[in-house]
Amino acid sequence: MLKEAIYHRPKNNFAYAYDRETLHIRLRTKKNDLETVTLVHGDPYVWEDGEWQYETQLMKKSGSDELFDYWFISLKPPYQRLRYSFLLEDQEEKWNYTEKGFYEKIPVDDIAYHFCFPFMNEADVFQAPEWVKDTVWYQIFPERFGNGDPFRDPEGTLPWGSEDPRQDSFFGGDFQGVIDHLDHLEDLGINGIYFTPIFKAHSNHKYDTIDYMEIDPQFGDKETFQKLVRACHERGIRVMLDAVFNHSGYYFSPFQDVLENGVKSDYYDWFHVWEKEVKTQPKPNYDAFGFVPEMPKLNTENPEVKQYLLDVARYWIEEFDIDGWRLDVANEVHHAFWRDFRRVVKTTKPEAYILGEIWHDSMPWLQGDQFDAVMNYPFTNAVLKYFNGEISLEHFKNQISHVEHMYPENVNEVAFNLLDSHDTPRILTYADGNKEAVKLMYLFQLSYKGTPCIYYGDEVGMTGGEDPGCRKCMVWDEDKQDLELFSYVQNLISLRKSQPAFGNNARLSFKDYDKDVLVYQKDSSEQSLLFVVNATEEEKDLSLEEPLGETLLLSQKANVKKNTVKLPAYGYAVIEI
Ligand code: ARE
Repeated sequence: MLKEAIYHRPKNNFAYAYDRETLHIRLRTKKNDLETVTLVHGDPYVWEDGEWQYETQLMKKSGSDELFDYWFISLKPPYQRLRYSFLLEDQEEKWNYTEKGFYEKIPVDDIAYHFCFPFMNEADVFQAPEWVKDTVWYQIFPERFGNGDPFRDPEGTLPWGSEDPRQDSFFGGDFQGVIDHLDHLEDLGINGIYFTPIFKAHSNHKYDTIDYMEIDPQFGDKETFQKLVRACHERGIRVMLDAVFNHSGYYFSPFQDVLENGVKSDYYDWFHVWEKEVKTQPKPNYDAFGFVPEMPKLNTENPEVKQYLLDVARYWIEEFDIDGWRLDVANEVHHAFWRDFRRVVKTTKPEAYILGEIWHDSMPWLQGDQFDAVMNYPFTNAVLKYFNGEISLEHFKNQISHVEHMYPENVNEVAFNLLDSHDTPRILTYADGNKEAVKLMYLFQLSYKGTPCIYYGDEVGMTGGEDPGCRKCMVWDEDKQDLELFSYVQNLISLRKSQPAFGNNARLSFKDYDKDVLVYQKDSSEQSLLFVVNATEEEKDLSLEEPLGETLLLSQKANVKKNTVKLPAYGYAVIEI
């Protein structure tokens, strides 16, 4: 037994309240090292004759990554509190793993040895809005989705799609353009839109805010925005906006005041300026997003700044009924600010969704007191690399399992699972034009837990490399759209909605039938589905343990007979079992 690999720590992804009554406990051990893990548990205050009263229950292996196995148990402590430790067994040894180390015998006369989950307070339970679990998002970069009101075009606006975007091009996208194309979105089946910033700003991407209380005039006015939100809500589509609170833009009036008056400005403390006078060149002498002089970091620790931004957060929910905030550069803003932000957002609209933009392990923000979810780029990476043939199936399964065990289950259920965004190359370009590989990425994304997001235009086969390449004008000419891909994605979304085991409410387990063919099963209380996916360039024959049902929910040139599945390159079958 490799004791050094064994890890547990309460009150994070290893022990958390799934809901008011249910406690989830996980343990990490070296991969393929232990035969069984048993949880020893009891209420800390139940004693008889000087001995702590406990029960034992076997834990299940919930998955493995490259180096570790993870063990899981779900239980309902009668008094919402628990003391516990783990009995670990391999072929030779048996140990009781406690908070204070490894013991041969369970220390029953002193519960101080055991791990402690002190109390499952309702206020501490991670709670994200229920509707998010059934949401399929669609990300819109407003400057490039549709130009519905040419009178609002900024000076120098180029004809729609006339050339590839440069860092400073404008094509005149606006809210009317979104309203005009809501049928396309409803037809696709999405029910949430994430808009990158819409407030008054200088650039085409609007991440350099000038005024957080105003809509950028190129997009419309507050009335058009109101009309847009209402039109979305009428179609059952939620609306999420981008909150760029880490930094302002260069032309934000408080920053302009500091540029003019230096240390004498009333707004000097709104930023982190290192010297009395502000310099933007050759490098900014103030904290910024990266070293971008146009994006001075806001001092969110200053109560005035904090109040201003919290008012902004409240205003757009209260006045325009938006359903969520996506938080730009969320991990560079201090935690206490986000706690206050959550309080304001949730008191204004308890059902609002708070999504942080963090590309890394985000556990510190997902404890229930800050965000509901983060943009799940570790998921993105694993999916892209596997279906593009860059990593082995084993590596892929390890990575997905690793991402799952990074967070509590209730966090995973609302994770924002994207394949690409305005910050990355588009999937079809990433896959070097291999549409069949892209289809498999969608199949996996849309049959996986969490809340998937489609980047505008991907569904009709748009291409584009790194920013700004990935921000081309939406293609509306049907002759230039890949309508077959559109129907494919549309069908997956509809299966996600109609089949109980396809989407969020089902458990996914990987099967090890073949070293190259991806097989995973999804089980809900009503249905079990087997996904057999050949992401290779060769034809594959697969024999499974059990005879398969006849119901093929979806397939691409698959030949399914009794317990065999024959798949061409990039073929797949989804079988009801
Ligand atoms: C522009 C140019 C770029 C140029 C850059 C620097 O387009 O080609 O490199 O300027 O001068 C916005 C615009 C961008 C713009 C940028 C700066 O959308 O077009 O770039 O402003 O003016 C990290 C951050 C993450 C951030 C990404 C981009 O952690 O928060 O970098 N994403 C948000 C938005 C962006 C936005 C900003 C932040 C700024 O989504 O659209 O950019 O408001 C690794 C790291 C991550 C890193 C990621 C991507 O995985 O671990 O931390 O994310 O790569 O680089």
